[in-house]
Amino acid sequence: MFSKVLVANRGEIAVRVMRACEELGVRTVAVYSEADKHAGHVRYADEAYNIGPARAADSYLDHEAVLDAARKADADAIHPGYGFLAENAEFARKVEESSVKWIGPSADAMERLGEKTKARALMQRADVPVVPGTTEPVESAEEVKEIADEYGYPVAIKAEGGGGGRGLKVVRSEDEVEEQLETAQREGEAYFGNASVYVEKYLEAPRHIEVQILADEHGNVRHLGERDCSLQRRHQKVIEEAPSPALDADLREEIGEAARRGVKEAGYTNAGTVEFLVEDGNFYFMEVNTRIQVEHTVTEEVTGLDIVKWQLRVAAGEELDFEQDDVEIEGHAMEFRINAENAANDFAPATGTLETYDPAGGIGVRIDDAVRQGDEIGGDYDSMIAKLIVAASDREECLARSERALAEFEIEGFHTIVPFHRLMLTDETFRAGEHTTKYLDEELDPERIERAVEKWGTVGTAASEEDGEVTEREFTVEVNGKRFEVSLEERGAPAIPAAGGSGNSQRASRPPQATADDGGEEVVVEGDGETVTAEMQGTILSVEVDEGDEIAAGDVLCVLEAMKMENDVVSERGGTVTQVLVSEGESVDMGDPLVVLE
Ligand code: MV4
Repeated sequence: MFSKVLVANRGEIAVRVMRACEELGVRTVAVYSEADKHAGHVRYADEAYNIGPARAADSYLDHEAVLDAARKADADAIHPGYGFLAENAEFARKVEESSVKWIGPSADAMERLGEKTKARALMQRADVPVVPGTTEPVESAEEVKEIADEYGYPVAIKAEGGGGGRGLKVVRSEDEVEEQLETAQREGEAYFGNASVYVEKYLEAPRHIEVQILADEHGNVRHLGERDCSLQRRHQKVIEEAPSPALDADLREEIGEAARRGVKEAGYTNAGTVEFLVEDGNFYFMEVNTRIQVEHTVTEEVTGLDIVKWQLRVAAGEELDFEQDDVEIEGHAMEFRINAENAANDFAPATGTLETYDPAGGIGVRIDDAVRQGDEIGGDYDSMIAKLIVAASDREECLARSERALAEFEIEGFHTIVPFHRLMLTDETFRAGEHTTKYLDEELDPERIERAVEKWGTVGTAASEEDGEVTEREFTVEVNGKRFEVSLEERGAPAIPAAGGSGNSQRASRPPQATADDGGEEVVVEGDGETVTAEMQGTILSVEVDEGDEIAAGDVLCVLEAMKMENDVVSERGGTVTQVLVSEGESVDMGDPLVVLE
């Protein structure tokens, strides 16, 4: 096994990878951009290197900076996470040619699967069904029309380098061919630097089913069952689950075995995902994702396997220690991406301070995140701040547990898509598992999303909404002769002017009386017009002001030790210090003047 791994990524996936390292006794190295100085993955790692000049998002893409950090740290392997460098064959090759091991498929395997027509031809050789269409690029409108005549309209024109819906054009009739062909070529060139396109029969309402693969360097390939990622919005997955509610046992077995054959043919190693479209009981290969994916978690939950740990072991040359028959799918799992977005405003990204962050917990709940309360969510990177993964014994229980967990999840400070998830859990089509890839974009009524955000959305914090902090007071009461100690909380109330009373500090609404705080933190002394006096007998530990100082309301004047507690003596008002009447070490009595203000 490696002794030190550099994780070339940020956010929850970087922490996810480091957690696997930790369990394997491997030391971890983070890299970070200027914008991420205090980010969760930096806090988690054993050591961290700043690779980040001005443009934050670009830092993580800087091949040389990442390799330099690996050399400086003396790391023996690099894990790319997902996004950024994960599917970059050129970077993988640079790592392979260095003294550092690449934790992922070989650059060659990535290239064999990266170009869509090559991948389609490879899958056909492995007897994996592909969508009817071409395995050679097409150049002219005439070719497109010939193919469309053979399979019937609609057909899809797809860019060779395509993915995520970019460079995908649907042609519904012959007169659209020229225009859509040109658009697909233009988009392919613009997005992927490759104007080459090919043609497929277009499926109207397929489901998106993907199979998780693990392959070692000794020829063993296992599939870990499928995930259903049909619930997508503009090609962005929002909820994923395993197993798929749309497959029966036979189709599940067939699709899993097809995925195995496909990656075996490609000489693929490490973790990967084979994506399929499924319609009317048929499945068709779409593409291979040559990385760990966001939604790998649901597969981990239903198989009990740690996929990231296996990525590390396989890259270190270890052999998979289980047979295909040992892989059992148990129960059901769903993943909810917790994105900082306002679902009611076209899922616009939201930014702000994470004022409250209190994730769900309890049985069957897993949270993968890299944030904590108080963090700034800046909008420099993608909007996913956490993932909630829920596991249960079956889909029904998983739905109920997910409703419970999403209701528990408290996030304040900006919009998240939690209200959208809660809506989905009440949605008949989703609950029935009947949604296709078109459901969110074409069928769900947007007004229902607006109502869900009104109902379940929380943006501000309790404090800002309710104007005032909590004052807690303790009383001894007797009820029918029985003694009770009670503690009462009041929101926005003035603190109590009695020594020994309990209360949170409350400068903003403090009355002009002297106030003691048994929290041991501060004693606020009345200005009494000009003179600040000691609230209680004690010793001056330090004097924080000098004569002539300009001070503001709330500034600490001196620290008074009384009853074994250090109490800040805070000024009630601003002004100029005209006299300091005490010095460090001096004993004072209650009522003694401390400082005079003007
Ligand atoms: C398709 C298709 C229907 N028929 N190909 C969209 C992303 C790209 N990687 C492949 N995509 C599709 N290819 C044929 N021949 C429908 C889609 C598609 C889709 C696929 C998966 C998940 C969501 C989707 C949303 C719209 C379209």
